[in-house]
Amino acid sequence: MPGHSSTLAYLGLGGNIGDPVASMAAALQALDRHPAVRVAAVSSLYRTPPWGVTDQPDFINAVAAVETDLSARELLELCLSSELALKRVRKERWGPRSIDIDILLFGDDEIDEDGLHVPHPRMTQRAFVLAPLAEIGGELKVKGERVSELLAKTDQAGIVKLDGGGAWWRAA
Ligand code: PH2
Ligand code: MG
Ligand code: MG
Repeated sequence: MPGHSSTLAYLGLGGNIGDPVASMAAALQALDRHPAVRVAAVSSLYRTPPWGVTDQPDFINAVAAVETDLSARELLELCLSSELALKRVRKERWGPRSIDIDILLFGDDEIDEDGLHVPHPRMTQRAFVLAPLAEIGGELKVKGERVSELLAKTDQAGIVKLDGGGAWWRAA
């Protein structure tokens, strides 16, 4: 297709209710089945202390790189519909949830629209995003700074990288 180009986007996944790993795996499989999305790389799973509202269970977090022909808005809609299909449970802002899928980066785009802010506004301070992102994209720059350097400046206390690498999302 003339003028056609796909975008490499990075998604943050997390959850701390029910079986977040199963929910995250189902979400990535669904994204990968979409004709305009290919899951290109997935980080290990990380157990992370809750950020924001701290009186809640630890989260499981991971980051995935997807290659897509969709617009950022279309990718967001797809992520939100996957959350719904997985019967997302969410009680409060920054509180417990069964699954959360956020667009972290969409190529080099900077987007500030209703409900769509890319790069994700809080990602540069959050070790639960930066640790898995550094694993698959440490050389990436966010607002001019390398992910590995941003990570080094954050508090990584309590974050545990789980064994097993990046194949956890694939169907058994
Ligand atoms: N998500 C939040 C709020 N706090 N804490 C951790 N560790 N991991 C998350 O994914 C997370 C959080 C809101 O999206
Ligand atoms: Mg989130
Ligand atoms: Mg979200």
